[in-house]
Amino acid sequence: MSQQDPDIDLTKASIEEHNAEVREAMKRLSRRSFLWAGISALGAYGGIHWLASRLEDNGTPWPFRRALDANESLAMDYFGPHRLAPRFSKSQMTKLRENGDIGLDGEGFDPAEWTLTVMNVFGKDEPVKLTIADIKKLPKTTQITEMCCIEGWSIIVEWTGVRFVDFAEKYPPSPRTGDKPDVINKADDLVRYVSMQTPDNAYYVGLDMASAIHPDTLLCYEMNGEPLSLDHGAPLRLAIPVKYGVKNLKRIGTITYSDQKPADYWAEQGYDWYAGL
Ligand SMILES: Nc1nc2c(c(=O)[nH]1)N[C@H]1C(S)=C(S)[C@@H](COP(=O)(O)O)O[C@H]1N2
Ligand SMILES: [Mo]
Repeated sequence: MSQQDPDIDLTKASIEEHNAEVREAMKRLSRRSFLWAGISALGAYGGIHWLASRLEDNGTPWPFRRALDANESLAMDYFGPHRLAPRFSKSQMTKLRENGDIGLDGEGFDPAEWTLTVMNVFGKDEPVKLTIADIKKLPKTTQITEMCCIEGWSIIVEWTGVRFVDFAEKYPPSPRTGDKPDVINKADDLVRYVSMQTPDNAYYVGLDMASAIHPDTLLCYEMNGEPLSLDHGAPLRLAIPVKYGVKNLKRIGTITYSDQKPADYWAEQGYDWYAGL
């Protein structure tokens, strides 16, 4: 079911254009102070509210739904990875809320000793090991987006970190054809998936490559201007506003590029693997 959108345009020019759009929108936002809908095609009432109401229209039990194909195809159609997530103003930021602590067992975890393991980096025979200092050397990005939990609540957070696409340019996945990956200009040719796991492997998410390298997807080390706390996934977590909260993995231990659809903790419990908004 979860295929890459064939129409996705992730060339450098299109990403620059996205960014210019976001900057423009942020300016408008601070002037007029209302929600900018990157999904304006849907009208004024977007995001999770729209999706939730659609699901109710369909008579699908919410939030513990089992018939998920409707959601998956809706998500693919309307919230596919070629669309930017809605942006919010600082005044719309909410208090943080903690949810989900699978893989965050304090036992034996020392954030000062943490390293990130990246598997199947193009051209490397061995896993790449990175420190938080290595991550912080990459271009820093801040954005205010909504994280929507499948339980039916959401928070609006200012996230700071590095765009996954910038990370992937530096530590690239393999191409499917040809002999060199080109993350920006030939995204369609990359292996199809990325998986992320906590250091103890207790929580794990699978992502389609298009969503992983979507310009809104960040590897984060700050929330609301503060360093990540352990409960929120210090020292590094995922913020992926094109997906439900479940995919926003806290305490990333391993990132693996792969051409095989990765295992996913909540997909194994009956939620849709794609979990797109
Ligand atoms: N390691 C880990 N990451 C996780 C979870 C979890 O249980 N373990 N829960 C997910 C869910 S369901 C949500 S809604 C968000 C909540 O993130 P927060 O605690 O920062 O609000 O984290 C996601 N990431
Ligand atoms: Mo969640």
